[in-house]
Amino acid sequence: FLTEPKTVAIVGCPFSGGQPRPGVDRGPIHLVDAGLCDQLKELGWEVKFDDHHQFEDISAASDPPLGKLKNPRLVSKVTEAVAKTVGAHARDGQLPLTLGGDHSLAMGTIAGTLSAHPDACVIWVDAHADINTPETTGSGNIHGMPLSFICSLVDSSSLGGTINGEPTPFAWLDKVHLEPGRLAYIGLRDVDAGEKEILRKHKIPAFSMHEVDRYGIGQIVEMALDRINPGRDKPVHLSFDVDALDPTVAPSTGTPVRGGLTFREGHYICERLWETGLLVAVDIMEVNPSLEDEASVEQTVAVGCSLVRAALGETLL
Ligand code: 6HN
Ligand code: MN
Ligand code: MN
Ligand code: MN
Repeated sequence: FLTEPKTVAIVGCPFSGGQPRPGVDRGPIHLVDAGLCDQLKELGWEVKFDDHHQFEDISAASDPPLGKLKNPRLVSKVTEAVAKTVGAHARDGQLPLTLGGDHSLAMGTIAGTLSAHPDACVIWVDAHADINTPETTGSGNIHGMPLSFICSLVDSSSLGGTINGEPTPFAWLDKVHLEPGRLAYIGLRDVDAGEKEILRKHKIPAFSMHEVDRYGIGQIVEMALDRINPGRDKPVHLSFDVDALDPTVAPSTGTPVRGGLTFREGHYICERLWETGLLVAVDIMEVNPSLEDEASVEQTVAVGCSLVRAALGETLL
């Protein structure tokens, strides 16, 4: 699906509006400053990086909550811009690598991927399911909801149309749709009750840490692909939230949950997806360099870079 010479387009997204903890917007800056571009050149990639995205700002005062949704207009504007950028790179035959930033950004990245590869499927690696709807969300943080928008599980009245005469945000997502059966999760261990119901209702393939323990990561990746990509012929978008990893492996992240993937399990997922030849887009999300001590930040940033290298073809031998 990629054009030669193989080119990775780094989309740095310093954005934190999908959740309340400051600092996650500096994740992409740290990842790039750690030398990611050179590391990918060393792997033989042509690297496009024209600096981090500059997002239009919307002040909190002009962005009051819509229902429970926090910063809805800002998140909508930012993710729409990300969708355009990612989509343009993907349509050019490049592999967009989006560095977050919080996981609400995946509304944009997946929408962008689908605009270039309408039959793409998604592997979502995360401790969380990020599929709350504006109705089921407890926190109101949109980084816990991107998949409900992408999979069209959100009541269209809260997407299009107007509320009190004001056009609702997210109308741009009306035409975006990922079949829930083309999404598979790996690493889940902190799923809200309403999300569990959604996963059951839509029969979304979900492999929690329980299944990883039971079958081993090698089997799990094949089981996930068997469900969403049985012919191994459809493009794959990998969205990797670093909180899928155990907090001892990736401590500097906003919503850590114990009992996560080991260093190797996380890397194996990336290596195996690269090996399929089907990978068309990668997100690395939720690195927050303002959390924990300096050594933890350095460790988390280094793991982020090495996950990217593993997904872009670095092999152990
Ligand atoms: N993430 N389920 C919780 C919520 O607020 O909806 C946590 C979401 C975490 C999101 O880590 O990308
Ligand atoms: Mn998460
Ligand atoms: Mn839709
Ligand atoms: Mn997430």
